[in-house]
Amino acid sequence: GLLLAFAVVPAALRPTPARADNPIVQHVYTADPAPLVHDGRVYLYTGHDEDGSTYFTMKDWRVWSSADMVNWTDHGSPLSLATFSWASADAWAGQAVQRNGRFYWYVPVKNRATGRMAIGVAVSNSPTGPFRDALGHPLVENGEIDPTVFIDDDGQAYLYWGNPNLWYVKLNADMTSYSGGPTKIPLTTAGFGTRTGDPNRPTLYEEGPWVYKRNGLYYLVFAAKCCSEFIAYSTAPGPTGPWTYRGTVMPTQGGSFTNHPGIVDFKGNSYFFYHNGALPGGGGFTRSVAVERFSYNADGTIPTIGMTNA
Ligand code: FUB
Repeated sequence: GLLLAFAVVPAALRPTPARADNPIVQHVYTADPAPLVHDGRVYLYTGHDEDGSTYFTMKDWRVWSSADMVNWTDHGSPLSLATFSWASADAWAGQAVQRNGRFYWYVPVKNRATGRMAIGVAVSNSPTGPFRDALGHPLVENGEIDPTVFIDDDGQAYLYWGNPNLWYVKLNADMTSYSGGPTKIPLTTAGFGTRTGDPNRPTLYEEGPWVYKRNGLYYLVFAAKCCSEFIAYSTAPGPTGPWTYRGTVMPTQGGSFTNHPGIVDFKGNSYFFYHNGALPGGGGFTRSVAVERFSYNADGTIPTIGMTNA
């Protein structure tokens, strides 16, 4: 018989608890997952690929949440290109973080005035929005993409982003301004692995950084080697390096030429979020987010993780 297991449906239409098979969201295409644990729930911030896209056609972002990693609630689209009066296109990969009871969502979008990619920041009092443009202009602009934000134990926040380079800047406590200039992280092969065949890109680093700290070790997980991306990672003794390449997290798989990492611990387990082209009609521009539970190795290294239902 025909059995459609929708992992996410509007609560009012849900007769029984839905079971979350991968992909997590099965009624729209989603990409670039960024999980945030807050107050007993995982909030999952994603991009949204328009149906039938033949290039990145992305106009808004979506929010989902779960208390059990099985049943997911659809919080709609509290952030879109229209939120940023200065943005013209490309609602690409962002991340939301919480500080002092406010939620800051960093996203790359195209600046209409310059035609270049820039990083905007939206703010809300709730993890599900509504979000408003915090600044009315880009937070930072250098034509590069994919912001991730990490707040260290001493309260210092860092914004990392970039493709083809990898940048960081120290955010001020207000989370919407910074001190000092953007700094390039040296893309050494010791730090980010060796890529062959592209003299302009000697290391595996491509895009999609995701930075966090665990047991005193700093992790920088990233999408490696376009354009059949895999997920790799590096570690460092501090938030600004020096980084050491540690290998593959998720091999190339799943019918999307991009992949994009997001990692959290939640209720005693570790979860790796990613995307692929696994839904009907899916592919590189019609992607879907998915998640795998995993356990760190005893030495803090990340095991190699495969996709389910891909
Ligand atoms: O979704 C658009 C772009 O594709 C993202 O910014 C990259 O990380 C890649 O997933």
